[in-house]
Amino acid sequence: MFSQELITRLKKARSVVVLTGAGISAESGIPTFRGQEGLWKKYRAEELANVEAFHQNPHLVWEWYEYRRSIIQSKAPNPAHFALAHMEQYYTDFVVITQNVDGFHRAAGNRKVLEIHGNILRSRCVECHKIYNSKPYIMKDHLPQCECGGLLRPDVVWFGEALSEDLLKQSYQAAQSCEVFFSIGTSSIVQPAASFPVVAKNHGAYLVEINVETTPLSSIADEVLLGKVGEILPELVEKAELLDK
Ligand code: BV8
Ligand code: ZN
Repeated sequence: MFSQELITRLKKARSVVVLTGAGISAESGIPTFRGQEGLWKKYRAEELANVEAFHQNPHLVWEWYEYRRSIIQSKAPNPAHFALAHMEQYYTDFVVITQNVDGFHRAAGNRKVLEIHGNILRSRCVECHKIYNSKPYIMKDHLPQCECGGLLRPDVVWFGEALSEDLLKQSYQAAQSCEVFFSIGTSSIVQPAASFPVVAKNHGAYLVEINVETTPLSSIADEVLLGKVGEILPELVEKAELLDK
């Protein structure tokens, strides 16, 4: 399944970076965005995960996020997440850049996690930007409100919104200086996330893709491991003996 080249590089590497997408949480039972079982058949993520949709119909957008929150709160990280937690222990320099908003990487034990699209369990006031991690806010005609009276929104990055400058900088720095870069469970469509593996490759990293199908990134990857990440990653960690040093 994996080349000797990959095993050798992994054992020698000082710095490893992983970009994850919805595919790493699929085996936890969290629906992906663009797969067959697509998050919400009627709507595409791009139609709901944007500011206009929220202003036009905050109830519908909140309904979608509450629905996703309830799924996430009933599920748990899977062996793929735990394999990444092992890798963080093993390497001096290990970063997970995630497009996922489910918080499962931290729940599995990773500390250096860049949640570049935010976190669905947090809410933010559109007026004063106060962050709410749980439910002390007021509900007014079924919409969550800040104590200042402002409307709350999920604390995630919507289409057309800029990502945090600081997280972008950290992501590019990590991609530019790692020896091995994994792109796991992402359709490699959404920007700027899809550019991180390309930056890594251009800076000499060994680029590995793990996905159940090929993506636009596959043609430039040094190695494409086709299959379920919940099976591949734990096996790779074991084969390359990337368990705690
Ligand atoms: C920005 C958060 C600018 C909320 C999300 C044209 C060209 C290039 C770019 C653009 C363009 N038009 C518009 C853009 C920009 C746009 C974009 O990229 N659009 C795409 C659709 C073309 N990007 C943006 O708008 C970004 N912002 O550019 O701002 C700017 C700059 C300055 C000032 C102002 C503005 C913001 C992007 C972030 C959007 N927010 N989500 C939420 O989650 O609700 S994106 C959303 O898609 C999720 O975060 C998700 O993570 C992300 C990516 O999807 P994937 O994670 O890849 O999931 P997907 O379902 O697609 O794929 C799953 C994969 O897993 C599949 O490949 C499948 O095969 C695989 N898989 C399944 N099971 C398994 C598996 N693999 C392994 N094992 C398994 N078991
Ligand atoms: Zn407020």
